[in-house]
Amino acid sequence: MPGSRKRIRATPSVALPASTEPPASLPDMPSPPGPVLRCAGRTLDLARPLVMGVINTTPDSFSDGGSLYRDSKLDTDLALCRAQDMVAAGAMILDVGGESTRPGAAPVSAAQEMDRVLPVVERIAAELDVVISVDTSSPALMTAAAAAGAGMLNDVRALGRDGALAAAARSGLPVCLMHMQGEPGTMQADPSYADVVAEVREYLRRRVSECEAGGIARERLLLDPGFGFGKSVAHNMQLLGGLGQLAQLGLPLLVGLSRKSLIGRLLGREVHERLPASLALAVMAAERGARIIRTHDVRATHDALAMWSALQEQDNT
Ligand code: 7PM
Repeated sequence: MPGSRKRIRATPSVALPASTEPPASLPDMPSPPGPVLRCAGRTLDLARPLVMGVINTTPDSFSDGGSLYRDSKLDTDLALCRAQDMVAAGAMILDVGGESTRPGAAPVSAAQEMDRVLPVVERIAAELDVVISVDTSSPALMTAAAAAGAGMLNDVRALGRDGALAAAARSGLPVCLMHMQGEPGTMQADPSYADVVAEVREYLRRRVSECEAGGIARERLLLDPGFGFGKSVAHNMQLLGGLGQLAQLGLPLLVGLSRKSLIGRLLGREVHERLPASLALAVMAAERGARIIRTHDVRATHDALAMWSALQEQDNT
């Protein structure tokens, strides 16, 4: 709420203790701006956790499978409707993906991924005022998506493919670097870590230096521990508990926990029964410092986080 960090402006009649005395040179402006992310002409305020809605253009996703297809064809009208609903429900970012990273999913060709993602990006960019993120590891798609109006890149391989770092650097867009152990096809077979929080943190720290060396400024980077990407239930819970240690890297954290199989394993819930647990996880991640929450259920997640933010602001008054 506005004015939550009130400053004492009037000259006090008695001297205040030194620690509460406003500095003589206090500039005439509201509380200092918090962290922001510049996304191709739109600025995201990261002071409060934001919702990123998932727009999945694959025919076979496990949790929202093929829902944008009509007569086995991707329908951009349907995609635009979904996008519109998500923006109305409070999404500040839409994450458009065309590669299924489901364990065991067939790999997709770069051309096929482009054919799925680009028409949807173009359509949303033409019609909605929202930051479009593109979930891809493909350098060609990164370049084309930036030209089509994307405002952010999201790579589950943290720009690890040949040419991806250079393409992302040239795009000028912010990039989310995600940790994954192994590759989607086999990553859940036998995930193994001595200390998952330390290893994920060290991996992300190294990728940040490599990105900086390759021409991507720190201000353009976001980090994601990659829940469910080569992690057991215990690993996922350790990472959630240790999110604060990842936040110490000093970059904004993005997390995706929505409908993930750790919920199925812990509670025995099918994909479509995972909303209550997903909301609890979203709030717990926000509590531990996550700035962007990637979700399939935008309205519910937005409302849960808005309640968390309202209490935060009350606590900071
Ligand atoms: C099958 C398995 C289908 C997993 C879809 C998924 C993340 C992401 C995804 C995440 C970032 C899903 C995932 N998850 N990008 N892309 N972080 N940055 O559940 O956690 O949507 S795909």
